[in-house]
Amino acid sequence: MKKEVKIPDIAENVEKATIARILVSKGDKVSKDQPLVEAETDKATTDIPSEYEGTVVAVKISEGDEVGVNQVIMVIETEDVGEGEGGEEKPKKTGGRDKAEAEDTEEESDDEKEDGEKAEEDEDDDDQETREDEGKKEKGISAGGSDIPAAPSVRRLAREKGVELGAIEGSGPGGRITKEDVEQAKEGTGGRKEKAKTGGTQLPDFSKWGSVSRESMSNIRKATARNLGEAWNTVPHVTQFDEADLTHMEEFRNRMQPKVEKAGGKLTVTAILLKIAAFALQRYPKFNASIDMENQEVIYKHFFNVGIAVDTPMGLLVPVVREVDKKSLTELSIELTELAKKARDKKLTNEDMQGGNFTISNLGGLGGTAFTPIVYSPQVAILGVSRAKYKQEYVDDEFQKRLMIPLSLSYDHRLIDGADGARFLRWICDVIEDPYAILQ
Ligand code: CAO
Repeated sequence: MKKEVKIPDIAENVEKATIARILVSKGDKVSKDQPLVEAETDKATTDIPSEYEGTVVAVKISEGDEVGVNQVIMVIETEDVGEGEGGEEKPKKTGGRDKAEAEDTEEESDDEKEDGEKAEEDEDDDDQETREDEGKKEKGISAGGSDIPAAPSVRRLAREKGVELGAIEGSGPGGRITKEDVEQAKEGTGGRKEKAKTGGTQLPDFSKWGSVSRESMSNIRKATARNLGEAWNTVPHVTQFDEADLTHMEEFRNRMQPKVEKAGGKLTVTAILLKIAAFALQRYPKFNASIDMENQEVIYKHFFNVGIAVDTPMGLLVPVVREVDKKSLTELSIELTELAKKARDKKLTNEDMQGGNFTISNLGGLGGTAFTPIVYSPQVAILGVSRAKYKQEYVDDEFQKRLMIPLSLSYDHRLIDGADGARFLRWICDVIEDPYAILQ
């Protein structure tokens, strides 16, 4: 019996995904729950598992295709017999197949043809019917999706050449993008009407000065560019810098490390800062809030979820540690180790990255003396951490060798005043230097 495999409801508010990898081929035997494809959403890569055991008889998508919820991606032939067929053996496909099955197969071969002959026809033949057909496919978030007017064969060519269709203005009727447009975009030669823009600025033709190539942005890059661009444009940022003496905290970290490692975690600077941040957010509620400009209100959150910026080969991801205030340092260390691994293994779900009230971005493992992180709006503040270094510090009337850690706090100046920012960051520094400061 033929079963269609559809894109499931991946996560709330996620309607589209890109097929990052197809893990099986036509003719493969698959088991129930076996991952069939890797689909990349705005922020995570998710395996789409098989709901059935059987043989893959049709693969209806290609890598790089944009797909929508409920879109059929594969057809699997299962061993089950159809309803009403009792225990009778199913007729062989080549033999006396029934009408429904015949239609099914016809439909399938049409689909398989779609990217080939039909696509060519689409491109060359601009009759009304073809355009209507394509329109329907677009609405259903078809392979290659979006509302960019281009035939499937053109989309495939663009994928192969690494050309982004959105950056091309089509020269065909009604602005349709043709194969020539894609070829010219790839070569960077004249003749095409490029509309590549960055933040509303027309890009020059870089190929005038040397060889260039183009690459489509991954969904993660698109989401990062969109979110950070929006935050930069809407949040009036101020960054406050300070420095804390980490010497005692490092002694504590080294002393506690074996115990935490035994429990399966790694006690890092980030894990300790996570805990300190939760105390700071409790003490300074504005930093745990969001602004509702539409209703002219401030939303105070009475839970303490903190996001951690994680550098992964796919780009920046920000998983959220929930209820940081209720967890011990050992629990936080284990969770952070797991979340960072999950992020790097592309296993984070959208849920893992939602609900944060504040973010920590630690670039100290890589280096740097200071940086200005961008507020992860609608949050209102983010803590940047740079590399701790030994320095000569004037302590108790003498210069001493101390391990100093530079911190930067970017905040939304619509809600947080400069003095608030300075107080908040100084309080964090005080607690790093002397944890008894929490009791003040
Ligand atoms: N100063 C000096 N050394 C530091 C440090 C700091 N601020 N932070 C970390 N280190 C050291 C650690 O001590 C560790 O050293 P050892 O291997 O000798 O123990 C090493 O750097 C690596 O740290 P880590 O990665 O194991 O642990 P972490 O908790 O410090 O960091 C994480 C975890 C997920 C924050 C980090 O791996 C990461 O991805 N950082 C990048 C974040 C990022 O991309 N931010 C930018 C966002 S905005 O574009």
